[in-house]
Amino acid sequence: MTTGQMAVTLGGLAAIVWINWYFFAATPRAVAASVDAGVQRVRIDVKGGYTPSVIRVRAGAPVRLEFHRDETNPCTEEVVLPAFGIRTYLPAHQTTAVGFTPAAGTYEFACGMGMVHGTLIAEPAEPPA
Ligand SMILES: [Cu+2]
Repeated sequence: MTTGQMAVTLGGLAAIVWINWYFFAATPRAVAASVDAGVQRVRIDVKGGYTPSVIRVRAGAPVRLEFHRDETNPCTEEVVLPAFGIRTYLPAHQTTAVGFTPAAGTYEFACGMGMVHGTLIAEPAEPPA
C-alpha cells in the first residue's frame, strides 16, 4: 500500500467513526425519571437548551420536573408546557419545579418564545393488549 492509499484508508475509517458517533452518541437520548415516593422526578438543566431534552415517564403517575436554570439569557426565563396549562417563570441560578400527571402521549415543552424545545414521552403503565 502506498502512503497515499494509506491516507485515504485512514481518512475513510475516521469518517466512519465520526458518522457513527454523530448519529448514535450525539443524538439526544431519552432519560427516564427517578421515582421518589411515587413521584417521577427529573432534573433538567436549562442553559441554552434543555438537558436532557427528551424525558421518558410513566403515564398516570405524578411527574415533577425540576428545571435548574443556570443562565441569565432571557430566552429561557419561562418554560411552557401547553398540554398541562403550565407557564412558569424560572429564576436564574435556581431550581423551579413544575408538577402534573400526564396521560399517555408525547408532549412538547419550550421556552416562552418557542425557541428551545424538549419532549416528554409518557408511556402507558401497561402495554395495550
Ligand atoms: Cu426563548
